[in-house]
Amino acid sequence: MLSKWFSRLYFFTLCLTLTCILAHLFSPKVVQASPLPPFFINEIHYDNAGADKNEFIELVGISGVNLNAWSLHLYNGSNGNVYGNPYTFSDLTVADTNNGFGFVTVNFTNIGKSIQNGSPDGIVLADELNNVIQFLSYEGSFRANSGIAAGLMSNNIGVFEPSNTPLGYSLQLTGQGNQYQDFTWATSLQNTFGQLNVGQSLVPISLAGAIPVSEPKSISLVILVAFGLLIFSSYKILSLFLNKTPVTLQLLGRLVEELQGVGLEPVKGSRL
Ligand SMILES: [Ca+2]
Ligand SMILES: [Ca+2]
Ligand SMILES: [Ca+2]
Repeated sequence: MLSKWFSRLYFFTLCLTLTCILAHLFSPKVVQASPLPPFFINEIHYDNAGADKNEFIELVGISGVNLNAWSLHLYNGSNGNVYGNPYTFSDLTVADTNNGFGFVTVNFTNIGKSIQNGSPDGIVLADELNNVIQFLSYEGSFRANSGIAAGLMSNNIGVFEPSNTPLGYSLQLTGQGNQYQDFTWATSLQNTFGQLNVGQSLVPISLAGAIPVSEPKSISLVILVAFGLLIFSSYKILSLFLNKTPVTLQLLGRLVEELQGVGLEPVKGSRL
């Protein structure tokens, strides 16, 4: 009698353990489903009254990231081709200057380059693997014919610098957030070279926006399997203690009956 009740308990525990394993394998887990690109173009100056000066592109992004091998490519919208050599960042770890974000600015005038005045013209930001992170344009949009963005359409920022733009002004992203889509391009404002833009607020990145997805949980699975084996071992030992023949085969037979009850058949040729 004791053995019968114990075998029922064992069968119940075995089924419960299997159910836990399956439930755990497919239960949602909160992870950052798609990491944000760590950097995006934040400010641009390409034209001003008189001779163009201090033409620059500013990036903003997550501090602590090393921009080594990231690059900026300038595109001429009149033919869709790259002009000049790309600017490639060397070993540069971005400092935290605002809520976990930092700014990086390339002054093209200072390195003997100029940024064309449209219309339209474009800028590509690429990561260290040459993935195009952004392909922005001003004074219209166009398709790239060559270079790193060949075949891609540009995203027109919708604002521009007229030829009478005061020296020291620029186009800047305004608004609140922590990714490019959170902000809006504003018409020319006093530039904020290497600093937070006018009307811009950077929100720290957290898991608040994380998306639940199903992922295997290998460590937890190992623990659950070990728990199941422990129960099995305990049963074997107690069976010996009670001087009863282990009823494992009976239990497996019962499991087969249960599976048949829900329309599942054991594998043909198996010992079951
Ligand atoms: Ca220019
Ligand atoms: Ca042009
Ligand atoms: Ca700025």
